[in-house]
Amino acid sequence: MFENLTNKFEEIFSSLKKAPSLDEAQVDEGLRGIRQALLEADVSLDVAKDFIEKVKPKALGQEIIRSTSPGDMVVKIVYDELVDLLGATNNEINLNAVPPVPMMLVGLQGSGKTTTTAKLAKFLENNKKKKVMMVSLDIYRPAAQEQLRSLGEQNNILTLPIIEGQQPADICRRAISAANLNGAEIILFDTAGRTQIDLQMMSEIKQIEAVINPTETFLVADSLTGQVAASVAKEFKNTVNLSGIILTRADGDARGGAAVSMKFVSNVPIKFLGIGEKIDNLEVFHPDRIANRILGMGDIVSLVEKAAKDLGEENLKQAEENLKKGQFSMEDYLSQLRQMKKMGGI
Ligand SMILES: Nc1nc2c(ncn2[C@@H]2O[C@H](COP(=O)(O)OP(=O)(O)OP(=O)(O)O)[C@@H](O)[C@H]2O)c(=O)[nH]1
Ligand SMILES: [Mg+2]
Repeated sequence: MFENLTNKFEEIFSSLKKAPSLDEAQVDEGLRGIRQALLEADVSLDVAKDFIEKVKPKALGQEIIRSTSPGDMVVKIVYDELVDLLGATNNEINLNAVPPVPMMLVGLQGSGKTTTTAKLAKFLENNKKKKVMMVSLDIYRPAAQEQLRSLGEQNNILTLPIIEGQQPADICRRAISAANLNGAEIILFDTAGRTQIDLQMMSEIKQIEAVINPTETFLVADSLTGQVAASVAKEFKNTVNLSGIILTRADGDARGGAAVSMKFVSNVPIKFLGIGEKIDNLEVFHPDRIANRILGMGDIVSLVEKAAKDLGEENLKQAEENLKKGQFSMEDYLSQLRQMKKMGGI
């Protein structure tokens, strides 16, 4: 997954890390490499530019912490920005509604909606201990409803019995009363594939959304389509209230452009990654872990974090001693204020 990016970053960092000190030209060269790597990963130009603009002043103005090298500090700065770009924190799945909690999956044809519906159902049953019912609203593709029914049967997940010829809005209403009857706590609605330019199909999901009022509307997008996936998300968001992205086929994606661009371009967070065809090939998306995987620099990141923490403790100890001795100076006061600022708002 995303190995092209990882290889490129490794190359760039290995030359930065070797340097005993870094001047502006060296940092610039490193940043040029990073920009190139992002573009080759099919990250959009805007994203790459913005990323470099954020990293550069930090990399140049960095206060080098004793016991770390300037190269390590740059790695840490890039890591922090990448975590931020990927969405900062994981967004927990929203189960906040009176059961049966409705959720729906939308997306382009063949993006992986039906498979992902079953994976998500299994995830919610195993990890959240919820009884789930799956419902197909794809009345257009022959055998689409049967595909979901059969996935349900294979994996022991409840599905709504199929009634031929019923329209999506009516299926939704029937699903809600069926879930109430059989005690399902979550209903997952799988929808037909559609494109953002098919106005009739787009107005259909709007109608479905109004009937079920979902807590989560996931766009299922194919990781292999790179920055196109991010722009598709942006456009779907104009029609429905997208709450998260599930990026499928990440297992086969060496580039990673969709994962990196998604949040920036669409302002919708990635919540899950599809990492294979099997029922349990669904992974919660943790920006920090993915950034670590992409940069392959977990050791250095924790080293710098530890050095920063040690330094903070050292300063604090010194200030305490000075305070005891009645020598708490303006310098100490300033250092304490800086330390507090680093910890973020209080
Ligand atoms: N390798 C890999 N394959 C996946 C993943 N997710 C889905 N697929 C495969 O993608 C193909 C299409 O999946 P579907 O779930 O049928 O896609 P869909 O979006 O429901 O398709 P339509 O209903 O026709 O629009 C299947 O062969 C899946 O096994 C994934 O994360 N990794
Ligand atoms: Mg389908």
